[in-house]
Amino acid sequence: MVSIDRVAQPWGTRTPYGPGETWPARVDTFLVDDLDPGDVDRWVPSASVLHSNGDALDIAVKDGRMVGVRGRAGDRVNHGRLGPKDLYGWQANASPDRLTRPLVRRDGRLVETSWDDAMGRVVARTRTLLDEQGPSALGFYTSGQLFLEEYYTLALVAHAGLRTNHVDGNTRLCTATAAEALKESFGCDGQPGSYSDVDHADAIALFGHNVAETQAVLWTRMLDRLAGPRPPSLLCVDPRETPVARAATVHLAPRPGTNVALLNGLLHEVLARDWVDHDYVQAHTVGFAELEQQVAAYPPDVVARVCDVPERDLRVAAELVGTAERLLSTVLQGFYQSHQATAAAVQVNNLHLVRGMLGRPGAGVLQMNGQPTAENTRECGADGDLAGFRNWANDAHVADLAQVWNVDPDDIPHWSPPTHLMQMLRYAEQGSLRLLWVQATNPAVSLPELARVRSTLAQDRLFLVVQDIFLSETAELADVVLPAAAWGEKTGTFTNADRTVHLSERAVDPPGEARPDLDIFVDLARRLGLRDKDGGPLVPWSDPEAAFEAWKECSRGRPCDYSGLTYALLREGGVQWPCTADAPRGTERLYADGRFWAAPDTCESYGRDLVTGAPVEPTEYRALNPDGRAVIKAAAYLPPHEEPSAEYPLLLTTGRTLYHFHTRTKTGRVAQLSAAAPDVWVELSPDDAAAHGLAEGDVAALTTPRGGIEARVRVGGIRRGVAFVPFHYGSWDTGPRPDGSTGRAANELTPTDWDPASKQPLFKAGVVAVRKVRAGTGPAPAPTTTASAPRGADVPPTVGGDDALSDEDLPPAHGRTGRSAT
Ligand SMILES: Nc1nc2c(c(=O)[nH]1)N[C@H]1C(S)=C(S)[C@@H](COP(=O)(O)OP(=O)(O)OC[C@H]3O[C@@H](n4cnc5c(=O)[nH]c(N)nc54)[C@H](O)[C@@H]3O)O[C@H]1N2
Ligand SMILES: Nc1nc2c(c(=O)[nH]1)N[C@H]1C(S)=C(S)[C@@H](COP(=O)(O)OP(=O)(O)OC[C@H]3O[C@@H](n4cnc5c(=O)[nH]c(N)nc54)[C@H](O)[C@@H]3O)O[C@H]1N2
Ligand SMILES: [Mo]
Repeated sequence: MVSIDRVAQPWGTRTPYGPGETWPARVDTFLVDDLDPGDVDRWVPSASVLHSNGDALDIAVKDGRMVGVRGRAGDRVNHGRLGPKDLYGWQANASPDRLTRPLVRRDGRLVETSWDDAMGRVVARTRTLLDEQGPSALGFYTSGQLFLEEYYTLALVAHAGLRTNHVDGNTRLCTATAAEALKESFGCDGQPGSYSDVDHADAIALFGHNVAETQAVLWTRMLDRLAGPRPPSLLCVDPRETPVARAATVHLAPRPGTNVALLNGLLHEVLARDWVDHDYVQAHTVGFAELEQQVAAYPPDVVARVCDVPERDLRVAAELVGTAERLLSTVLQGFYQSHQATAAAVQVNNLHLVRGMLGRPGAGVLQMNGQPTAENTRECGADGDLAGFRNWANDAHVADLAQVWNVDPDDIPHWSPPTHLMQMLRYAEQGSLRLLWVQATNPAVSLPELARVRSTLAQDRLFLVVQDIFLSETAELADVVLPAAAWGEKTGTFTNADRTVHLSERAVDPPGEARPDLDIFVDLARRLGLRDKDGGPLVPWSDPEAAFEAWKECSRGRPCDYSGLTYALLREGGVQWPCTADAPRGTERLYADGRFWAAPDTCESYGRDLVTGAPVEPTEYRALNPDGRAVIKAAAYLPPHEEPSAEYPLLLTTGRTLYHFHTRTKTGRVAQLSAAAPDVWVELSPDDAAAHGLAEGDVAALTTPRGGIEARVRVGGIRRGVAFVPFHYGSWDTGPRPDGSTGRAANELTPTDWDPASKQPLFKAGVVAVRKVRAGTGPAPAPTTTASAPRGADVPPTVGGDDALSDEDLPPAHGRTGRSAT
């Protein structure tokens, strides 16, 4: 057992291992008040909710309160490890400022009230709007952070009960492109790869994915491979010098917004050098000829110029992915939040298809999720799609779902694609959408162009319901605020980025009158008197396990088949779907047999035009892909919508830091995490900082055509011509700036614009001007342990001190092959 500061050492101690070996277990524990594991009353199984990795953990309970967490050694995902947010983040649950009673707006102010009064108002407004205007007056904006049982109930209530097509999740900002790219290539959503591919890969390529900071434990697995015998080679594609870039064999730092050109360049080389698995392409795909034609226009010298990367590095990168025998690729927001998001993500799928790198140990694609439960939002259709990856444009799929729900097919909206969030906001702005119910998301900080978002949400004619655990910036604008129980205070399941389902059980009681989100949806259905077609209750369940059993039936025979899972099985540890009678312990990799969910009658989607986003017609799809093969969809590079000018000379990109989660409603309330990154900053390259007369710690004003913020300057390892701002910092703990400037939220700066196919907003695009406001009084409040590590200046290292000491239980034969885990 060793005790280390996991703020200072985010990834902990190495336990090296070689290809094909089992990743050694290392059990990480953090307990408050110097407690010993022996002092703990109960350990309650769960998994982490501050990212998509699904690190299995037990919540320590003593005297009815949470006192710590411990990783689960036997779980397939983390083999006992926890990341910094896992170790410390749970403490937010016990914050004194949790919402404990419903609030309603009276005379302009939010005041406490009873559940009856709050729900009564919501139900009354819903009824009035349905009578006056019909279902299109109602919109639901949900999350990637509730539980499966909650999404499934919401999807049923909203789609079949209220019959609105305006249902989306913040997954639109997060994994809409992952879902769309999988549909485009394989006919259906569903992650092909598995985390265990890290154990086997001889090359790992990370595309716009700072895994070290955003799935810290997955990075630990990669670091342990890198430290072991016969390590994989590593390709990093990111404009910043992230921890991944520092460990990489090749780091390509492209100009933001040029991902399609870069991938076309890599594919050009793969084809030109004939690193192609022709048998695989022949047997399992359509569209290869079109790709050949398309990428012919992207020789390395051309691509090197467009992306502004060295031509030599590009060739080395192509060889790395082209000659690997077991290639694992991951893709995330550097691709998804960009103007050609789906087109770029699909090119990574194409790379795997032409190389036959799918469905074998070490050969896989992870089109990553971000949020802990985003996968479930998609599966359950709380992102607007139909539950169970059914195809809204296929009447047979709609009829099948109608049978599961015992409603008429016409009761389920399917006459047009589901309304995406940015369109819902437009309807609210224009006044046709009159009730917006927001759960577990904080759009007043996380959506682009915040000035516009605030004015839309604050309108009198919009009835805004916010269901949260804290009085967020969004809740402050609401007409009704509903206090929810948090993770650890309610039971439910959720699925991580590699299809691993975990059960998270109630460890402690929610504070005050806060209620599980599931109870709130069930209550809504009861109060509205929603019925199925035989007059029975539309939502016949009221507890999580019964909701899960209902979902199992809805998913039966679908790609995301949960029919073989039970809460009892999940208590033993995570299981990957599909889990069926034939695969009772789950399924490690999809498409092992080269068969896809892409046949015209079975596919979830016929695809979209990658440039216009127009849905492909069923007849067109049938002609293109009658046998249901994987689709190789080529795309031309299109320049970003905004290019630097004299007025706005830099490109702006935004994203995350290791220690914070999103809008910091949780991590901002946790001492260890908050102190590691207490305020906003802007990262500039040494050249750009010098050109603007800026040094480490100086205060800069950032302006874009949308708005402005102030931030302290971190001179760091970002490529020239680009500024990076973390998007975590809203206003709740500082209020407006004394000088009247608009604040510090990155999204004051970002544009209202989205990828045509996935409709995912462009948080990593646009231009910005930077100007010095005043000299600094010390270094920027940015961590030194991460992508924001300083260049040159004398900045004290980020540490957590005694309060951040965590225990590591290391394998006995540490340093050699450890004890086996699963
Ligand atoms: N610590 C932490 N972890 C988290 C979260 C969190 O808030 N904090 N949130 C979770 C969620 S919901 C998500 S979605 C994931 C996101 O996880 P990531 O996608 O890994 O995180 P980001 O920081 O948004 O973006 C990743 C990288 O994209 C790079 N990038 C920017 N523009 C471009 C470009 O044009 N091309 C390329 N190739 N790269 C570019 C950025 O430099 C950045 O390092 O993280 C999850 N995990
Ligand atoms: N500029 C910029 N903007 C971005 C991004 C970026 O990279 N750059 N990334 C985007 C991405 S990928 C994402 S995922 C979004 C995230 O953006 P948001 O979803 O807005 O961020 P969170 O802070 O996670 O908000 C979740 C809310 O749910 C509440 N909550 C937590 N648990 C529960 C629960 O059990 N029940 C209920 N009812 N409420 C709960 C929290 O208190 C919090 O207010 O941000 C997006 N915005
Ligand atoms: Mo996300």
